[in-house]
Amino acid sequence: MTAATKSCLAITGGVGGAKLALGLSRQLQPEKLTIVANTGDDFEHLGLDICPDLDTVMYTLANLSDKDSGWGQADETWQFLAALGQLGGDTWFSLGDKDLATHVVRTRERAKGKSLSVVTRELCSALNIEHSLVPMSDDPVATLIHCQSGEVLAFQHYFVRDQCQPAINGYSFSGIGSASRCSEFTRALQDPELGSIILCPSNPFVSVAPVLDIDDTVDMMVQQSAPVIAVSPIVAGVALKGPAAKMMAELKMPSTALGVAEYYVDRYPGLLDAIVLDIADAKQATAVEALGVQALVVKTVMTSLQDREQLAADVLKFAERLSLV
Ligand code: FO1
Repeated sequence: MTAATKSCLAITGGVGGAKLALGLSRQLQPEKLTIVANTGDDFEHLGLDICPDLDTVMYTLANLSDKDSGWGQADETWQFLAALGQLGGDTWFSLGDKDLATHVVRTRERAKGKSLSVVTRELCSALNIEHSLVPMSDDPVATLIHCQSGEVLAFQHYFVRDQCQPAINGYSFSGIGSASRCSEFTRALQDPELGSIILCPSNPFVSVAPVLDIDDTVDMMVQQSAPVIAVSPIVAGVALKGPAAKMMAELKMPSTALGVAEYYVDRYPGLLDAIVLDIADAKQATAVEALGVQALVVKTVMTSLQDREQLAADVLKFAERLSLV
């Protein structure tokens, strides 16, 4: 049985990870792929339940996402936001007219008592998404950003309102101690046919870590036999999207793909079997392997759909090779 016929568990945040999740969905049958999205970025805004990473992945899988920003919907209109601004409402978080429908439906369904996983399944089904996209947890977890100024910011205030400008000295996940994995996530971890766990090229600190930190997730990942493979979100010292490189510098880590590998090894000993580096970082492969982590060097920058499919195929083939060793 090859990795392509075995199942795959992909852990993702927003835009960067969603690209690889799409590539994986084009390589694997729906029953062979579970995509778990970070929900630490979720927040209540204007009375609505907003789940940015779930929505980014959902729109990406449904081919609805805005191709320039990577979040929100393509061909969006902004009449709601303009009208809100006229009334003196909060407009720092851009909710498009089409996107708004998602948040209204989610909020309404959750108010009826449905879990976030159930509502996510219903939204995905309405958008004809066949692959399984699940939140990391049905319990609330909120990522908090600790600034060097002493201020503690809710994630979207840091990321969107303050444009990642504040220098940080840490982060934490409020509620993580009492959050449980959603059942589909646990089922995927226990699947005897699991062939790979892929940490998508999302922010290791505030997108992947909240997912890994739930309950005994890391222990379960270490104990099952499938290789755990991270794809570096840092290429040539730069984060392709978001503040990962800036955060690394502020947290006194080298902003490199090697720095990403070192972080995973230090924070989660024994978890990482391998990391995928971009060709631009080929010279770091030897240092990565000295950490006891296998390195695969391929093109990881995904600009086209073909790039997404190719990287997914490369990572799955790599997982297959690692499983045979
Ligand atoms: N990101 C922005 O940079 N600016 C926005 O105004 C913004 C609005 C927004 C609305 C809905 C949604 O689902 C996502 C949105 N995002 C926006 C993206 C999001 O804040 C981030 O990409 C993630 O939280 C980081 O992964």
